[in-house]
Amino acid sequence: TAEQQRTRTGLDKDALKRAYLDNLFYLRGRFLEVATTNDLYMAAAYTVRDRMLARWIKSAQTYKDTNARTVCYLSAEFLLGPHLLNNLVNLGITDTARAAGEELELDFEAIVEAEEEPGLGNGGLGRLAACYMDSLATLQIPAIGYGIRYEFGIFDQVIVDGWQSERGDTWLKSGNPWEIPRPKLSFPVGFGGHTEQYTDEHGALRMRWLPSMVVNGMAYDTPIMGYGVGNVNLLRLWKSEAPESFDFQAFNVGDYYGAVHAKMEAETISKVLYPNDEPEAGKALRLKQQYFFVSCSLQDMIRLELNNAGTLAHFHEKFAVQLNDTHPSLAVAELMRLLMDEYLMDWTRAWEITRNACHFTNHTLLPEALETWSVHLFERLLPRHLQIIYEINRRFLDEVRVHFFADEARVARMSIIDESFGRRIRMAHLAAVGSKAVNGVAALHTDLLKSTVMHDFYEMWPEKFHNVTNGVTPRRFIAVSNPRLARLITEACGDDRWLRDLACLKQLEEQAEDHGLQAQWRQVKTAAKQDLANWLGERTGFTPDPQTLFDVQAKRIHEYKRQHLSLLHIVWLYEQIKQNPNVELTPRTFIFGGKAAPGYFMAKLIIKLVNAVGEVINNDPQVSGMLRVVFMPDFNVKNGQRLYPAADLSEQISMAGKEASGTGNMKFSMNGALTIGTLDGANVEIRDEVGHDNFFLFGLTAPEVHQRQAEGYRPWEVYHGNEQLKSAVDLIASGLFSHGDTELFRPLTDNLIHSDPFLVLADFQAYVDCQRQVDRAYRAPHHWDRMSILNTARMGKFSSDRSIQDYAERIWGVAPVPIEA
Ligand code: 26Q
Repeated sequence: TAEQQRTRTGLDKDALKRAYLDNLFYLRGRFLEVATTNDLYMAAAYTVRDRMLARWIKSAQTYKDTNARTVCYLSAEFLLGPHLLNNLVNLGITDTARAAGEELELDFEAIVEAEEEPGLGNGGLGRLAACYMDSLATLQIPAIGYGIRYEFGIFDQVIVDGWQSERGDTWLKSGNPWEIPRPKLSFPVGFGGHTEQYTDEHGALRMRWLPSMVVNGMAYDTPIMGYGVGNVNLLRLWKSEAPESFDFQAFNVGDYYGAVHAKMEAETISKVLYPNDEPEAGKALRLKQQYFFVSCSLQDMIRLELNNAGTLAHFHEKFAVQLNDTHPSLAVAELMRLLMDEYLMDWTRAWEITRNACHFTNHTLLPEALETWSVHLFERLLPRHLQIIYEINRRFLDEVRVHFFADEARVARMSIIDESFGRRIRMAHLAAVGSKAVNGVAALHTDLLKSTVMHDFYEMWPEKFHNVTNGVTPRRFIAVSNPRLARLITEACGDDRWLRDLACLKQLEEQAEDHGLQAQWRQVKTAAKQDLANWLGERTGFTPDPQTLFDVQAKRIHEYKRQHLSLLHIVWLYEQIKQNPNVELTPRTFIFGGKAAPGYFMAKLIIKLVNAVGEVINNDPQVSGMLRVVFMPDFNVKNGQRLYPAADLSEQISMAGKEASGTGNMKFSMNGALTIGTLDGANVEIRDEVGHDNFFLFGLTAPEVHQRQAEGYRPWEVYHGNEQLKSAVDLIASGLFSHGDTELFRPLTDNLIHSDPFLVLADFQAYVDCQRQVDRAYRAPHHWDRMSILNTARMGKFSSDRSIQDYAERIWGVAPVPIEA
């Protein structure tokens, strides 16, 4: 009935209340009086989900009818963060829901807090995929995100005695109300076995692959709601299962344990997310994961296209496949295999389709992070794909030889097969050869890509290379995480258009000197700092003082990101205060957050050092009014949302040339933090946008880094040539922070003095000098507030809406298909 329909999907307060109680009763079997927090959360989630479903169906139907080109974003990671509040914001019913909750005497904040976030990613790359899903829906572009439904996402981090300890992430334990399992929607994926040639009924020679093992990929669908529109897109994640035909009687008769083992092996594929920066990342299981989700996703696209068009001749016109780094780059070989072996297309047509369907984003220049797989492993796991890759390579290298006459050194450099130490497949080369477009993620990164790791490819196909600077969604990273700031911006701008067109924030510029706005701006910041302080107090036992400058570095722990540069500065400050207790300093709280890969020893030692330095400094009454250090455990999307609003200063201090883009830099700056940073990644563009006077720049540039290393960098000379630097390093080595243990931090200090691959020592003095300017600037509040307002006002470029607009126009050639809200 219409009445039921309203209960089920109405957006007014009474409909929400009725629907909520209804869901609580019929889906959880509870009354308000006896419901647990999880029941209350689940009922809220279902109430919100119900409000997206009709739009979801309508979106799918309209997309199908209009026959529009669909973006298929292939990513091994989607770091979505909590759904509930984000979906409320995108539906535009946060206030109504809050009011409904109040009338039911529910604790709205506690219910939102109860959500366990799906941590299906490591960091930047996975979070970028999630921001892009939000923007695709908001820009009304038909899109499907394809990935893996890991049972265990990124580990939870706890700090034990100052060390990182990992806990399994059991995000599914109380159920996931946002996903809809599709048991009927599953595809077989083969592994191992061998290939054989045969003659088809037309007398043509063909190949078939007889895998030794087959698993099924089952679809789990999550709706992705656009902001203020009716469009709801699809995130389809694959879970691996033993095939239907597999049952304990029919299969493997007489070998019960063998059968159980085979079932377990199938289910292992989507079991756990691999951390990056793992020395042991070259595992067969990781390759299986990649092939598994790529194959399911392509089979799904083919099914959709055959349902619709009845032929695959126009596959590439219907789908723009985006490869998020090399992790899904097997798509190039798998699409070729499916078209040729399963759908009997000839090579030329299949290659034409593949090359026009695929596009590749590179996210790293770090040589150790460029993915390669041994030919051996391929032979064992994916023998048919190896043949196809050889043939792609053979034809490609012929082209290279035509293009660059008699240049065999170049042929060897460009080959998809690296013959230098053991034969390995270079996945970035496969992706580049098989794609219509290759892009970097920030202007500097794209320039370096073209001039270094992909230089030969750039020379051969200059028109293939693009830059698309990353962006982040202002819905989650302003409206959801910083509602006070969102309200103030809306008030100052006169409306909330900025949430769909972030360039509108420019209007704030003219009020940047307005003391009225500045006062409110400061209040908003202080309130966020108080919130964070309270939260940290509960978690770590230490409550920072919101009157101090909050200096935040939150990102994965990695030497190239140089958390230890900040630590050297802190130790240096500590010595300054000890030597002269009356030194003029702005009181600061240094806040660190970030996970270290479980097998990355140096990163874990850096975490230990943060906590060790914090323990000494925070307990030294002589400095405690001036200087505090705190490590926020378990930095993830949810905790990031507490951090970005509360930061005064954002640390973006990677060695120039190493951070492809960075996206945390954008989240901080949007929330009015000033940046201290190097000319690396998107920092360069952020500084150009916010104005050079409103950004604290220091350090060597990428060309200077290159030159310094080419001349032979000798860190021990820097160390011996700078007394204050030496004294800071020595203090760490002295055992002061390790209860007298002079060995604990030696791997770190020795590495800095004798090797220092990321030029921490070379940039130390410039960093300290720059921090002195920060100090002074913070003591001029109006000046600081003005800079802070200007940072937010000028962040329009870094909305992921702008990034997606760029991809849509310049790379995918896709247009919006509007669905009414
Ligand atoms: C690869 C093989 C085996 C196991 C793990 C991996 C793996 C997994 C994740 C390798 C890399 C990643 C993630 C990389 C990443 O997050 N890169 C970041 O991407 C951001 C979005 O473009 C950039 O802003 C960052 O600069 C970049 O570091």
